[in-house]
Amino acid sequence: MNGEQRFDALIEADHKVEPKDWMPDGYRKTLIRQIAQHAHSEIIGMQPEGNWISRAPTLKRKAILMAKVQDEAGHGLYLYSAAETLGISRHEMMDLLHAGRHKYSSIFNYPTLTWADVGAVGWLVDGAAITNQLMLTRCSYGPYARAMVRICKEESFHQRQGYEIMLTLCRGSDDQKAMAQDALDRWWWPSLMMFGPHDADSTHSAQSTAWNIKRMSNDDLRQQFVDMTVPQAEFLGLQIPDPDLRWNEERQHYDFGEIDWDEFWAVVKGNGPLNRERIENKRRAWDEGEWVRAAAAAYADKHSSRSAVA
Ligand code: FAQ
Repeated sequence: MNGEQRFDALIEADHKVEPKDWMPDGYRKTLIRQIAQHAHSEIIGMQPEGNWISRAPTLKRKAILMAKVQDEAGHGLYLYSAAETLGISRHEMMDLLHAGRHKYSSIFNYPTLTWADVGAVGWLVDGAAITNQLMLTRCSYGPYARAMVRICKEESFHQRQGYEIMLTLCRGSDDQKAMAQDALDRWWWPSLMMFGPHDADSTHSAQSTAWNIKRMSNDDLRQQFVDMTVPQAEFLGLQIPDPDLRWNEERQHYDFGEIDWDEFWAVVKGNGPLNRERIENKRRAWDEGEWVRAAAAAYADKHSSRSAVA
């Protein structure tokens, strides 16, 4: 069996493809694209919540938020490592992100204006991320699928802490509940956009599904997220900002309104509310961290030459 036949057999049998296996160029490229984009999202995603660490309402909330933001950094690192097994270096991925040639999730280009936004991000953004990522634990590429298992466990905790913030606000004063409603109003539609374009407009879905990278379509995952989240909003006593949202008895799913696709594509193409600021902050942190990378590399060199002598 040659490499190509073996790859086809692995996909056909729904087994994992590992870094040393032969794989088509397109498979490697689409995985680098998706995993790098995913890793960048985790890292850029630290900014909207990091914005509230210094202003968290209590010490306990601050400690929880710091742990969550650190978890996101960890997710980025597992994902960069998974992408590196495909033959791209972390440095190259950073350069591509900083040059605007790699994407990250549209959601992180929106501002976190109030403390309730921290709750809404945990509840909705982590909720949407888990919905998508549970499917990716079954992705055909071994290192990506395995990274997803741990990430999903941590994201579940994040989602619950976000929901708990929302619940606390909704059980609080009228002003607190209004703040929670305002956060839901602003984060609902961008959260639905996280799942990507409609299936009919999705460039990569057909091929990624054939290669067992994607196991569910963008629209099916979005529907699953809406079905899961509407009852949670009802429990909070909040209104989803969609006049077309209603339960469809026949389909046994919620019908919901149309996303503003002009807004989605504007954000994806770099023209969202905070795209420039997010990349500028990221680039600055990278430049300012140069001495840390140099020191770590020097330490690693010294350490490895010592063990070579020993
Ligand atoms: N934003 O053909 P498709 C998180 C692009 S992690 C920006 O359907 P595909 C944790 C897409 O890249 C959140 N671009 O693409 C956290 C493609 O352009 P390209 C991130 C988007 O890959 C929580 C074009 O549109 N999660 O939140 C978006 O088959 C809280 C056509 O689209 C992942 O990345 C978008 N929303 O499906 C952290 C999961 N949607 O690349 C901090 C892994 C589409 O040809 C705080 N990724 N595009 O230039 C995926 O599952 C997929 O890549 C999809 C898109 C589903 C996002």
